[in-house]
Amino acid sequence: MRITGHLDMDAFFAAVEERDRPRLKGRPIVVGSDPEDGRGRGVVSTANYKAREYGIHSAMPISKAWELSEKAKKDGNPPAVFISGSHRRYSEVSKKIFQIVAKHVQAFEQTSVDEGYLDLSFTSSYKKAETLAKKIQKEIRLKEKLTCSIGIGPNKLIAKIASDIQKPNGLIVLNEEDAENFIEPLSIRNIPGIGPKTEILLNKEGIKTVKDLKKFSAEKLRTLLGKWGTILYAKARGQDDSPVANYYVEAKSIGEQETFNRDSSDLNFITDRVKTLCGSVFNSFKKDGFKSFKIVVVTVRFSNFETKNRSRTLAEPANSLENLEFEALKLLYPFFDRRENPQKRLIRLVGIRIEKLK
Ligand code: TTP
Ligand code: MG
Repeated sequence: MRITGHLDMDAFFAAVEERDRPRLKGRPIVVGSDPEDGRGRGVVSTANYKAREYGIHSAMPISKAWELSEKAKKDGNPPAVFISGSHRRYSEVSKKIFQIVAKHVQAFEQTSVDEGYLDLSFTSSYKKAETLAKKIQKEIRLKEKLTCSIGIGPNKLIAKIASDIQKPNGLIVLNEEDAENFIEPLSIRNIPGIGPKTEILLNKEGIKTVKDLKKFSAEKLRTLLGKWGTILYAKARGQDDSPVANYYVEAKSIGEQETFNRDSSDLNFITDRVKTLCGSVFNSFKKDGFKSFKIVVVTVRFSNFETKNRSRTLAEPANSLENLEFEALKLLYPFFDRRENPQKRLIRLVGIRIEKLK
């Protein structure tokens, strides 16, 4: 019998800040770019649960978060504390957390700085898996003074959905019998992989919940979404047979992005910023002791917030800054002409990321 867990830290960056600055205890905290008294142009990385009560959340423009905080202040609530944050510190904490996890399970797969799948099959029962999950939560709480939520299910899909349902400090167990029924009333957005674009497309077909999705045949979903449609057909039924890979990904990717002070279409300026970002990404790559990268991704956000990612998988793993700049600029230049920017939009943000690190 396969039993899978999914662990996800609660409000991770903000929780680390709150823990490390006792004076902030209980205050609403927003980690993200500088709000500059409401004129800031970046985004929120995350907000703690207190700040979420003001409607602040990840990926929201920081100016909007500022506005919500000001409004809360006017209503007599404490304003949010804005912190720029330190990715290096968060990855150090992340390492410690997964060292705790590693002591308790035989295999786990870290999928981001604050989450990962745990192979709990060896416990041989849901009851024992639950007891072990509680033990892991307790150890993280005692040693790292942080809380996490864990979902347990017959596969990765159900475990991930379950870990999200009762945040913060949640623990939900869904066995084979319960899982399919449990996910039926959920919104399709609860299914990992369904982002805003697929959601809009499916909404147009009248699909809002997982139950609605199940009314569509595999063929119909394939026509709508291609190969992804077939995968979705299985997911809607709670099915997923991808195994928990037994490895420890400290960093699956290294990336950085920059929001410009003013939207721009200036080729020289943007080329210069992209080169700087490449330099900084390359420094982290070296510092973290990686030897090569195989995928280069460029992100461009236009003035209307439309965001495009363009990536290239290299024929051979690369390891020089020249390689990185060359590939990044090759991906960037189509954004200055009709190929990627037919509406001649101004550019608001660029990002560089490298993946498949070794
Ligand atoms: P999440 O696990 O998505 O969020 P979270 O841990 O802050 O909150 P939750 O309790 O809902 O799990 O992401 C983990 C960290 O990744 C988060 O603390 C900050 C970072 N992050 C960003 O920088 N930008 C984003 O858009 C998101 C979603 C996360
Ligand atoms: Mg989290």
